[in-house]
Amino acid sequence: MTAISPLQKARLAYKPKLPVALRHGAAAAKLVEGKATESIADQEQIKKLFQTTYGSPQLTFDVGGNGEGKAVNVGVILSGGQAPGGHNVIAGIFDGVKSINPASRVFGFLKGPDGLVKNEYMELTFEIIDAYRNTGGFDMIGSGRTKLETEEQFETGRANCEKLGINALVVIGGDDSNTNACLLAEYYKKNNIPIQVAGCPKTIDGDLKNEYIETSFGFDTACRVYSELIGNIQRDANSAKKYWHFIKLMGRSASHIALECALQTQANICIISEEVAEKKMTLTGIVDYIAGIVAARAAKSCNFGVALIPEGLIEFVPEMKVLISELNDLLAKEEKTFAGLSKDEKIAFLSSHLGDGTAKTFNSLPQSIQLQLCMERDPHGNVQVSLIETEKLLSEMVAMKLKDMAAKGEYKGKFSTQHHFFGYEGRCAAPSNYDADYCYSLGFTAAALLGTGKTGYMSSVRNTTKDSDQWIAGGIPITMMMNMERRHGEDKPVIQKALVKLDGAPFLKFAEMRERWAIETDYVYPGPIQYFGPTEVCDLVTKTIELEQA
Ligand code: FBP
Repeated sequence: MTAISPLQKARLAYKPKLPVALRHGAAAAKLVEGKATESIADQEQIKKLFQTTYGSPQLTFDVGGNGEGKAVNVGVILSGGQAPGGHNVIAGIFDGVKSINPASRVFGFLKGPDGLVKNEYMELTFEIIDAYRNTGGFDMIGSGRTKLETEEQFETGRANCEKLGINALVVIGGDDSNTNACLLAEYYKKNNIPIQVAGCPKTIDGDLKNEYIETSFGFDTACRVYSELIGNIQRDANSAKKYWHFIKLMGRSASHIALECALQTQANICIISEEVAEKKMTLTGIVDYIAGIVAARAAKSCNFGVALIPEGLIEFVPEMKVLISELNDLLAKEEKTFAGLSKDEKIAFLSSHLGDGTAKTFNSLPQSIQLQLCMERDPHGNVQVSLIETEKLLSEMVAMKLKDMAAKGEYKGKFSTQHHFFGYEGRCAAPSNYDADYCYSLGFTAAALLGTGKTGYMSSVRNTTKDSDQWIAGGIPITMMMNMERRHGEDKPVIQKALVKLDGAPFLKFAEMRERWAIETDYVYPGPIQYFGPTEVCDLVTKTIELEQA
């Protein structure tokens, strides 16, 4: 990095906050062991699969450690999509292990889990770390979506770690990557291989959280970036008064991002996928709901508005879910034949090979969406929902519905639309103070966990809505977050994904307000993230965590 912006320069000097127990170094913290733990469900099956790591106690750090320890040589892996704050996790690990013993070394495996398997790495030095403090992105070492899951990968990884003298790995990733980190921890422990494994909760989607992991890092910053943009669009909509903006927001599965942005901006409409699934709403039902609000606003001469659509919605609409699942099987079975077909042939092939009901749903969709639904799956087998233009699908269907309503005299107004997709805009933003602090603390805590010799833990920093003096650092056994789920036709142990809870405080608040926000123009314009200035604008927490912890 040769040229850097004035803001980045100023941010390099920012000193992230740490929990009290870690302020004098990772080894200055005293380890407090809690009771043995159980997995959240399917205890017998999980116990069988994780014979050596299952049941480990919860850990917390308190002041009063002896202040030093043996050198820890760590390999760091960034896994999956970028999330603001990743560099600070690495900086926290680096400073943490150096505080345990200055002879400790940190290696960054390049381009994600692949780096471990292919032995592509770089040793991280003070100079490198200092250049990336408080910056967004994962470009220091890069990330990737390769799954670490086979014994062969584990063994190659072991050999590569041995060559470098690495005795600990930290996997910075989402639910799938941390599940695999736990499999790796178990494999090494079971086979007496002296490599510890720790995880850190990363994903802008916000769906890796539970009682002990308050949030995944990056969620705060990404939501602030999107909310700023939504606020700007709302102000434009309210100024020009001529467009309905359909905004799709990232979040592959859960709707936490959409919900948080709705709470921050008070947009007119926000669809929550989890509610759609719970109420078994059809695509037509969603369209009717949106069209109803458009018509009600039009009756007040407000032919404008903002609708937030979560990226993962399509997979929560019951008939689409069935269609996608049939498509997954069909595409896996007919991969070769399918690859050789033209666009039109692909559509004809699918509609003739799908079951009657699903073929009907498939045929009712615009061609662009039909093709988007059969694009390649990601390495975890997920449909790449970021490539499906749900916002356009819905706005087109709403336009048709409004035409019908107008013909029946139920709607009088103008419906002109603009479409947006906010995702990549926020994933590499410079971390907010919350994420800068949280990430650095997560990394430092991971270093402290490794210093104690523990394995199979996820770094945890709690009480983050309070002053950092009250933050609690510790480790949560990853097995504790697991249950068995059906994946690719097999029962697999996985960290339970945290979807939006319909009885949770954030959704209830939204549900209480949404009718008013739909009809009134009651917008909030959050503005850009503030890094310098009074604490009430710089040290905010998300509405989600604020309501959850209230
Ligand atoms: P992670 O779960 O790996 O953090 O990624 C989340 C995400 O940003 C989703 O919101 C989005 O659907 C997906 O990544 C996009 O993936 P890609 O970067 O491969 O396009």
